[in-house]
Amino acid sequence: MPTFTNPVLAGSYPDPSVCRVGEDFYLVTSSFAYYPGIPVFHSRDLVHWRQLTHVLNRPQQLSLRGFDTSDGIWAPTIRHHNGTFYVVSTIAKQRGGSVTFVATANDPAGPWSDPVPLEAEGIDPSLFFDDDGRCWFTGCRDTVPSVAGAPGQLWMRQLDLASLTLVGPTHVLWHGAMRGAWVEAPHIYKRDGVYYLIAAEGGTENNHSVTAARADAVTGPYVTDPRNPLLTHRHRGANEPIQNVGHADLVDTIDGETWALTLGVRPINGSHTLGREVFLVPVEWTANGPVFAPESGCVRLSERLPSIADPQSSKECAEVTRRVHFGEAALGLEWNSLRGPADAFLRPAPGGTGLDFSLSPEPLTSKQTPAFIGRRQQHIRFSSRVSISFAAADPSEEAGLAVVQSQDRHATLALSVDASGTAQVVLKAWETEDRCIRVTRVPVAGSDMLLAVEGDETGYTFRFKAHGASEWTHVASIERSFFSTESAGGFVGVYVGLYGTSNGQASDNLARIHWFEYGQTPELLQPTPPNAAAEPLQVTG
Ligand code: 6LW
Repeated sequence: MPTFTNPVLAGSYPDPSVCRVGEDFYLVTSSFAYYPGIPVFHSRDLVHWRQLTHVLNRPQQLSLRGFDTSDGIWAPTIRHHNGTFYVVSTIAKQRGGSVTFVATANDPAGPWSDPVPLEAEGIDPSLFFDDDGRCWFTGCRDTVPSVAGAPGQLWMRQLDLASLTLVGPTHVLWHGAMRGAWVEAPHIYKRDGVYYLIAAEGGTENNHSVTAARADAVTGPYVTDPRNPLLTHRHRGANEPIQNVGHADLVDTIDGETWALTLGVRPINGSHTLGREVFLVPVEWTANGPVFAPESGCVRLSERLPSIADPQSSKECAEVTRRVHFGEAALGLEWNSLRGPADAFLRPAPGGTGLDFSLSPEPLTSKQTPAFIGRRQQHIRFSSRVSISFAAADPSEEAGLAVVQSQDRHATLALSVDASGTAQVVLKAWETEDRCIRVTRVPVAGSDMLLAVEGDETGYTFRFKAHGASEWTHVASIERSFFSTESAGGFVGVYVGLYGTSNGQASDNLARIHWFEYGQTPELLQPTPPNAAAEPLQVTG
């Protein structure tokens, strides 16, 4: 039987939502404080996804300055109706809904409209288009008075498509199968005249699950499905490779199969660093409602291919290392900055390849837009390298590689200088925005360097070597769990990228980035433990 490998989207792409138009599927995910916001993907087989654009890719659409990395854009839903694509989503602040909006496009590849705010409290908005042409907006919000474990209420209003405003009365739909356990992510589907409300419950961690209720009228009353939860891994052991499964959206293929896209994580020894990823799960409709993963009852790393998929496409394709030389063309869609565009810090280097990277006074601990561009870590075993030329003029100046979980939790490997002006490679590990727990400095000769970070099941290893040198110098290894969601908190996975800062000082210095590469590494470039050329770790703060 031809199979595919889950996840179908690796790395931090939580809260997937999907719709189909003819033979084409479109998928969106959360993007938090990263910019551009809300990636839009296309697929013909539900397994292979290619990014088309972002919904929020113009600075006037969105500013997330001041936002925590895990606030910002949460849980979008994408739907298509009468030639128009709709995305509804919420800007979250301090881990709660602040502004919910709708954006529209005729072409999912954009341009998308400016976001239109809706009079909707809470988070996790969704749209359902009924057969009579009416559009129903659903969301979840705290119950009043608020209870522990909120949000606890799924609610609905009609969305007037001409004015893009919510109209008519509010209908309270459901409080979940496990009251008070974060009933979220509502989506409504209609099957044989019955309305099915699918939700997430238990919170996005170990107790996450998919639950359901049904009704004969769109506004309810909704009756709890006695089979709940319909999909979860909360009852599975610690060695289960996929955990925290929940937050699903369903889609029918053109030949009548139903599939769910759901989030899950792949922990190792109890912690995960890649964030919440997208998994594809078969669904069978019965008279009782949807049955998730009817053969196995769980989300599997290897699953049967959808019937629409080409059996030849089922082979797992390991991502080869990609070296980006930058140059004149715009950055690829995999690149993000934080809270707004980083264009002001970037310009093509003279000569057609390379990037001139200015230093920002804002460090990565800032909640503004630092001089940072990064891409998701999508593989446990990966290697990332940058070829950089940078002569720091002052110890406050640093530029190089960054491994970012949040403004609190990140590590950098950079070129800088000490107080006497001697060039050095400096590793810093930040535990919180005001606590740098590791600084390792290695004096170097010259300013042309390769900086590298390699990750595996154990940790992240940082190395460097001068251009043309044969040996890498080991700087430090940081245990993998340091960058994990379980340790750092939040809703995002790790990013790997480039940064430059003058740490609060004015600077017009530039770092030249010749190339950057990221790739999956089945084997490490060099075995650890490495040589001892680096100074011992200093602990500060
Ligand atoms: C999202 C909520 C959730 O809005 O996490 O997994 C929040 N569930 O539904 C942020 O991703």
